[in-house]
Amino acid sequence: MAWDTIRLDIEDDVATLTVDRPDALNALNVETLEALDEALSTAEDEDARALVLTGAGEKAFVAGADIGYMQDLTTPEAQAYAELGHRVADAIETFPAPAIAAVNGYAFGGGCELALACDLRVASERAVLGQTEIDLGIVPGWGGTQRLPRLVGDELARRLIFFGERVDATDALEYGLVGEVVAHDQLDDYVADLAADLASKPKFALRAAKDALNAAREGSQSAGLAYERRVWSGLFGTHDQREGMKAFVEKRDPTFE
Ligand code: DAK
Repeated sequence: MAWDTIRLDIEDDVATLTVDRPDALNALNVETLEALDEALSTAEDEDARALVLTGAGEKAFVAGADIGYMQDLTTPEAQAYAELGHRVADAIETFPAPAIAAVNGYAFGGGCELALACDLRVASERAVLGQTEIDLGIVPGWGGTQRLPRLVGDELARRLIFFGERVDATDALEYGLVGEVVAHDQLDDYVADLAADLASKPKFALRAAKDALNAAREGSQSAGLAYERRVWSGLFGTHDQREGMKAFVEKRDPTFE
């Protein structure tokens, strides 16, 4: 499948999704969001074992939702746009393998929210992130008000959202908004290695870990612990569980499926 505004490359079980509108700093218009939605389904159907999300060009990861498109939206149109954005963010968050945001430049508004929906965020030294919506007269609408406080804490999230602060890579690392910062020209290789490493791990166990970690955010701790018990016991009898434990007992490296 080919799309005009994104690229999907699948190689060695790693799916790399690149938002490809560099002239608009990869801003997310409807066409791009629909393409992302389709590409995520394709990557899932292809059984990708790790997902990388990044932006084309030298300046931006994703500079946000498309402001030109949004400026005259009515409330019903805005609702449809919000649903599409939520669908994409949810598809990343529930993607059945770890998702890594390779934040290679500006990640504002909806772009920051896409990164927040990923499991891991690796930023280049040039990255600048922020929930900048306030100065456009709106608020984060693709999950930022929910996911940002979980990541950086409630007070800092309020500060970032209320002021629309733009945070450079150094501060983003200090705030916990990204997990790692690497040199700009090393970002792609670094993330590719990380993704390859994840793709070599036992896939059902990795998926169970992601599901359980996601469940921890959803409700009470007791419900989360019950979910953890279920996925944990469900892994017994899988090839990788048997092989991983047998290899440990036999003091050798495991060979996973
Ligand atoms: N949308 C559309 N076009 C954008 C864009 C954006 N978000 N950001 C940049 N561009 C376009 C510029 O208009 C310009 O286009 P041309 O004039 O060349 O045609 C081109 O990209 C290059 O941008 P600049 O000339 O401005 O480049 P600079 O290097 O000078 O500045 C910048 C880069 C990223 C600092 C600046 O462009 C900027 O501040 N951009 C806006 C960033 C921003 O505020 N992003 C947040 C957007 S609001 C919703 C839920 C969620 C959302 C919306 C709805 N619902 C619930 C319905 C999310 C909202 C957002 O994301």
